[in-house]
Amino acid sequence: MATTKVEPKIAVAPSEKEKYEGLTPAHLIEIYRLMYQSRKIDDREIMLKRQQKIFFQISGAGHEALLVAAGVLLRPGYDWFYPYYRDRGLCLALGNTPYEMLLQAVGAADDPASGGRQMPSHWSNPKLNIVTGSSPTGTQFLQAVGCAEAGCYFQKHPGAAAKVAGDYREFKDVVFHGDEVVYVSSGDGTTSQGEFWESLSTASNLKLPVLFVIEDNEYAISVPVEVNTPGGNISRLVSGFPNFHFAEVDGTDVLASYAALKTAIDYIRAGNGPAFVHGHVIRPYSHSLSDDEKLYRPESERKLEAERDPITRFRAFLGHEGILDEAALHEMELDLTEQVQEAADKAVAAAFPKPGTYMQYLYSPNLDPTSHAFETEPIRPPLPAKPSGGEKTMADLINACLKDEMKRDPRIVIFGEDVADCSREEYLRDKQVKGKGGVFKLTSGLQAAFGSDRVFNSPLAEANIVGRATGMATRGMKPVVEIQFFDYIWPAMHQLRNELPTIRWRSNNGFSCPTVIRVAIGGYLTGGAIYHSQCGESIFTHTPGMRVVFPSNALDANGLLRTAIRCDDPVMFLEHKRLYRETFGRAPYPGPDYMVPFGKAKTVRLGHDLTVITYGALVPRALQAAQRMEREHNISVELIDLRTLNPYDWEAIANSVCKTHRVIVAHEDTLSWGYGAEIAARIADELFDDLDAPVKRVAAKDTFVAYQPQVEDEILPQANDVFKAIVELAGY
Ligand SMILES: Cc1ncc(C[n+]2csc(CCOP(=O)(O)OP(=O)(O)O)c2C)c(N)n1
Ligand SMILES: [Mg+2]
Repeated sequence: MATTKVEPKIAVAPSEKEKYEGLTPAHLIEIYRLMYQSRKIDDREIMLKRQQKIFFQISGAGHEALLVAAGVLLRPGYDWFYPYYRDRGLCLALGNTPYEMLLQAVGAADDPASGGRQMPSHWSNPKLNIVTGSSPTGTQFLQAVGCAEAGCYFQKHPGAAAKVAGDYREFKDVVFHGDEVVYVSSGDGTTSQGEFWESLSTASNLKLPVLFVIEDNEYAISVPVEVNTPGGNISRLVSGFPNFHFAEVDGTDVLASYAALKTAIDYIRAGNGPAFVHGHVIRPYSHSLSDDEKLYRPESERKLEAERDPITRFRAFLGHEGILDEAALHEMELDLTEQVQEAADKAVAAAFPKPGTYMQYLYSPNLDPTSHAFETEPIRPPLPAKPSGGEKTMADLINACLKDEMKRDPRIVIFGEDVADCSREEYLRDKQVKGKGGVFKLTSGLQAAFGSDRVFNSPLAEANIVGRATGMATRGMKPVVEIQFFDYIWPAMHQLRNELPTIRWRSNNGFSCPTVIRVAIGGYLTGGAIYHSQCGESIFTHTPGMRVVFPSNALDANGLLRTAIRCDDPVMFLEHKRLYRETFGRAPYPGPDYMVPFGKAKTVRLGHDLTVITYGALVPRALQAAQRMEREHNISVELIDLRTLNPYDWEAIANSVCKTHRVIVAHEDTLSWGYGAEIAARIADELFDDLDAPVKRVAAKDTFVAYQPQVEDEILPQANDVFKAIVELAGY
């Protein structure tokens, strides 16, 4: 990204400081021009939608004064922006052109925001630092917080910005400034989302340079503000957060909005912490073209609102103040209308995305984690005196990998619930305590080794963890975060499904957020019960854009985690709790550069009569079953550990099935609609002629995991269940 110095677009002439909040007549005219242009694009889009030349329309009408004021005060390509769909005025003021906006409306290949992938008004512009926005309301807040944290981090660790060949850093320019602001906005209704409150908590706690702008048009589609906001006023509710500057303003009044935003931005740039600007605006055009507000708003209310229209009011103001007379205003408006029409005509003629391009940019086009670049050999230390002496557990080797990678890559930060050794670091410093380092101790000693700004506890809020990580990764950091138990991943689901894996695709490779989410998963715990035993990996393999890894042993966990960290995609790294300290699969430390590529299965055991395909905790169980089968029935079972679930090694599956002609897919998660269903379906589809028997599955019963150990055993697939399935299939 360019590092050219960006001057504020409006300089204040000292002589005019008192009048017009320091804005000159020329500035006021420019603000009106942007506001009018914004409204005209909405009007033109509405016409195009009626002509079926575009397919959706949502307007910024009524919000223009507040938004243009913000846009002229902030610095494109210097500050960072997480706007929402009403922010057309902001984006125009920052430098987006009407043509660019209309390209998105028609879904053109050249739409710079998304290449025809997102609806109009889903802003994105890497050059201006406008980060791709999605449609879910409120998901932008935590990402903006993460983005601000990244700015602060790079300021403190300038060395971390250096480009380094050979991993994801090669493809990320990192630019940071001492006094940058991260802008994030939403409507009034969206403040009901929990993530909004989570973001205020973290911005407040860490005194982050975030400008929250709430555009209160008193409606969320048809739901009035008092239904969403107790007492009907968000300013009153948030006023207790420490470290904030607060302002409530008539967002239809240009000068009042400008003054309020200027004070707020000055407060942030001076390093005082976040600011919250609550602007009262109007919504004259219904929620979107799919909505008719006459169904829920009476004429009287709409008429009153129309009197506050920022365009007509500011137009009258310019006339009244003698800044522009009627003829000049009229001429300018005609000119702007014509320009917008020309842009629309050009956009309508633009080419659509080429057929067959829809898979592009789900993953990094630069760095392929299935390639040989991610395949290295372990460095075996000298054999220990006792054969088991040098053997490390999966927990040990995950911790070792984190340590190695943190040493190698200063962009890595680790956070999550309880992952720090001790948040009150003086206790550690004074050696009063040993430190915790994770409920399973996987991050033990990392805070002590790398400091509290690289390893720290998050609030007890999973969306907070993933949302902030996403914002940090967008800025070029490499967050390796932890979700304490898979059972508690659901509060982060919005971020995990709708944000993290979609950012690269939806921005047509404009932005990316390579993040590693480590998750403790699985059962066989004896007493883990329903809320400490869940699997559910297929929910994430069903999410395009997300890599899913599920190692079964210490060495693979080490090598796959390193690949996850060095690659350029979001990775969900599933760590089986039961395998953390199991005797099975221990290994010596393989050295600081050991990597296992994604999408390469491991043949745990060669065989020729039957294939078992599995992963995770079913690997040792299936191995036991296979060994018993050999002993008792002289049947030779080939055992394949998939290791990564997306991508998965179809070649290894196909080669084995074509050799043995009989196959079982086994996994710990519940049977129906599970991971095995997909593999079984593909085998039946593509390898039907090579099969001598039906494809069989072994999995958990379609229920939850019970607390009582005998019932848990009955629910989860055991070695004996795999054995029985092998006997049955071998005899088919
Ligand atoms: C999580 C989520 N739920 C529901 C929707 C559907 N939806 C889109 S906009 C909207 C209302 C938003 O109201 P508000 O935050 O006040 O913003 P406004 O549109 O009024 O500017 C709703 C319910 C959505 N996009 N995302
Ligand atoms: Mg609203």
